[in-house]
Amino acid sequence: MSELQITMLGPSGVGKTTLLTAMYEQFESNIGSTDLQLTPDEDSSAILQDTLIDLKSLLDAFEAKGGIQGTEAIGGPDSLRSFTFGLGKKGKKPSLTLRFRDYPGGYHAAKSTKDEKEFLRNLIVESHVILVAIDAPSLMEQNGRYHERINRPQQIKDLFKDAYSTRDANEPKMIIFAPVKCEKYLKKQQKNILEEAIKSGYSSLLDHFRSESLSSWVVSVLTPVQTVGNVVLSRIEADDKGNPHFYFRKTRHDAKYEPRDSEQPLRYLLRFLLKIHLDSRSWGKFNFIRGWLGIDNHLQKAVDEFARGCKTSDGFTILQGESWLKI
Ligand SMILES: Nc1nc2c(ncn2[C@@H]2O[C@H](COP(=O)(O)OP(=O)(O)OP(=O)(O)O)[C@@H](O)[C@H]2O)c(=O)[nH]1
Ligand SMILES: [Mg+2]
Repeated sequence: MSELQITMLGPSGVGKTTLLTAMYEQFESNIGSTDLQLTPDEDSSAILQDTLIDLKSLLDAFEAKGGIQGTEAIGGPDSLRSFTFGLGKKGKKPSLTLRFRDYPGGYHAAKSTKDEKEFLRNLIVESHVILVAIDAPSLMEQNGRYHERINRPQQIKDLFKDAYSTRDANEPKMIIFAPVKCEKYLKKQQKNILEEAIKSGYSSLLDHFRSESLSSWVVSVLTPVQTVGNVVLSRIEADDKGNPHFYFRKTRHDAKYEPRDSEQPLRYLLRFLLKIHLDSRSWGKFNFIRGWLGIDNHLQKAVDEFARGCKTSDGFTILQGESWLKI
């Protein structure tokens, strides 16, 4: 079966695993009448269920930190499992595998081992799609005071720069910037503030994507996701070492886990695949997509329908490579 590799990228505690969980949990409820189905393999399903139970039992007030259960890899990077989902038509055997790679954000720390650094680089080289999870409060509060420390944009830029210096020049890549914990910044009057903050907080990386060697191959989008929903940032406290602690509280005592827009990254991803399918050029490693959608018109129609639900306002926007998403 054809397989697409997707990396959840970001330092510890930004929200990679929560985002993956919300994408998985919300897919069913958001596909509406579309004839698509996403089926996790048994192990992935069990692990994501555990994360989901944690998310649903968040207290009225809680601190967001290094993973609800920080992702662990006791046996080193090689022991990390991936999360695989079969994608296909409802009630039929899946015809495409989406393989998500999640890892402990500690791999971004200065003290990470050589193996861990190498692992991260390889993930970026090998993935067709990369989701950059962004801790929105660090970027937005106190003039972005904690952005560098928590989101490590400069290091992320260096990682991309290094990984893409040797990439197959004929292979498009999709980078999805997904700010999370952003409930507070999506209010009407703040609409563009988050977008502007992302553009300036990641300007060095975005400039790199616009450089001559990458500008025609990199497509990047911005999809703010509320991976928990019904919670708001209540306060930030810095400890003795100057490390910030972010505290959230529920909007109401009985407020439920209610992620919003968490299927949007998948919509953009499928829109990208559909475009690659419809275009007639040869796309190197991506050519398998043509095979995937080519055999089944109904599937192509279902993907098309789902992809047309990409939001393009209220903080959602295409940052680069719009032509890769015209369907
Ligand atoms: N309020 C709010 N909290 C969130 C959101 N997304 C994640 N969190 C909280 O942020 C914390 C860290 O989330 P994780 O998904 O475990 O972070 P991670 O990037 O996987 O961390 P590592 O596994 O350590 O690399 C948890 O306490 C979550 O409950 C969100 O959208 N809103
Ligand atoms: Mg994690």
